[in-house]
Amino acid sequence: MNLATENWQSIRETSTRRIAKWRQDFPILSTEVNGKPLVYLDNGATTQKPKTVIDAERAYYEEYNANVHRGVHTLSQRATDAYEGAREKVRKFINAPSSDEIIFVRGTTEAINLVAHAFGRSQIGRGDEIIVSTMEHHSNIVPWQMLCQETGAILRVVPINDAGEFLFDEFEKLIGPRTKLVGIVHVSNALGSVNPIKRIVDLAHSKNIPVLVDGAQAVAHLKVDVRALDCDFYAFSGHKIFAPTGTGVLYGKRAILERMPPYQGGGDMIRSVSFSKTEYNVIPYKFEAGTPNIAGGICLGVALDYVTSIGMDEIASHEHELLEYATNAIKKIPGVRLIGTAKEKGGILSFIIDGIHPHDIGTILDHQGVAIRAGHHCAMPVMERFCVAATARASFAFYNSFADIDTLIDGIHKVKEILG
Ligand code: 7TS
Repeated sequence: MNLATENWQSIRETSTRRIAKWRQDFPILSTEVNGKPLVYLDNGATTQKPKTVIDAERAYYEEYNANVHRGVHTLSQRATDAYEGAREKVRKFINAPSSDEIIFVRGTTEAINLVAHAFGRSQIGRGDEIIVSTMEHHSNIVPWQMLCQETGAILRVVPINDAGEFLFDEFEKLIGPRTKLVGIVHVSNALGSVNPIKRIVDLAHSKNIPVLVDGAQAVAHLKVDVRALDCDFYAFSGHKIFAPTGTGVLYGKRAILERMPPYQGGGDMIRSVSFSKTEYNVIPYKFEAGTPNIAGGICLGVALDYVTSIGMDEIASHEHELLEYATNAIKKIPGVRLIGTAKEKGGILSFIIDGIHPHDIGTILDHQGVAIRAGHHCAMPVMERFCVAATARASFAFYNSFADIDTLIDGIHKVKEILG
């Protein structure tokens, strides 16, 4: 089925030429699934890896595998230089003032747990309040609930409207003298809504409240500048930005990180240890106990080089075109309801079809070679807000094409034919 109008036709031709070379960098994109060419639309769950990243992982193990920060030998020096070089690449990518403010973690989940433990348990007590929003991923809800349970602090929740937009006025009303932290997702994984982070930060800072941003669904899709946002913490996962799983970043402002106690104890996070007195290392190492994912960290740097070579503005504009095209097409299908229609949206299309379970949608699409996610997307409060148990979700990356969207739309018609 061809949904392109004349207008779309010219955008589409330019775009197809533009992404053809990017797609060649991802070996998996030319594989088949169930006898059909793979159409990968589950980038919200994890992104595919370019050959440069895969080669860098292999090169590390074949050429200079060694532990970091401890060996005088050549390989250890090389591994340390590459690992610390990656930290500097992350700094530059998000425009952080210093690489000391870049903490390597396992992913967004660990980054938020780190803040909940180290900041939360030292600065938040009984009766204090933490503000999150209805559209948070569980990883920006549960660590705070655990903290509240332990300390007697209270979790406050900013509601969202029917389009899935953050209600700023309600946020303003929730901020009070006991608010100790605001934790907000940059781009919602279940709805695609892009939140007004700078406005949120400005208001919170006017009352001296720090802000943590969950950037898991943002970094690979729009330009993130932590200095411009002025947020106190920014968390993201490497695997959602074309790097290996088990990698991620917590950015934190120096002053706040230096005041925080360590998260885990062990090697690397100390300056000296004795049974009478242990001194902790400086930031960021104070928060990086034990041998890290060295190859993963190095590859995160390589992935950031890769997206930088394309350009985040280029990526954002391509994904925006895909979203508009897909939204127009899906809206024309009778019985399909979009969940998440915010004015500011990233490349995420969550939907339901009357009378058909999202898992069945996912299964039938899979038979067509189309990978999407079906479920609650670890955002059960969002499902509750929209009175649905689950949604089907297509989530885009820069390597997705207009043809991918056509295959998705054809697949949805097939789902309706079979189960409707
Ligand atoms: N925050 C958001 C907004 C997310 O989308 C996710 C993962 C996380 C945090 C947790 O990231 P992790 O890398 O630590 O697991 N989101 C999804 C998703 O939408 N489908 O699978 C994982």
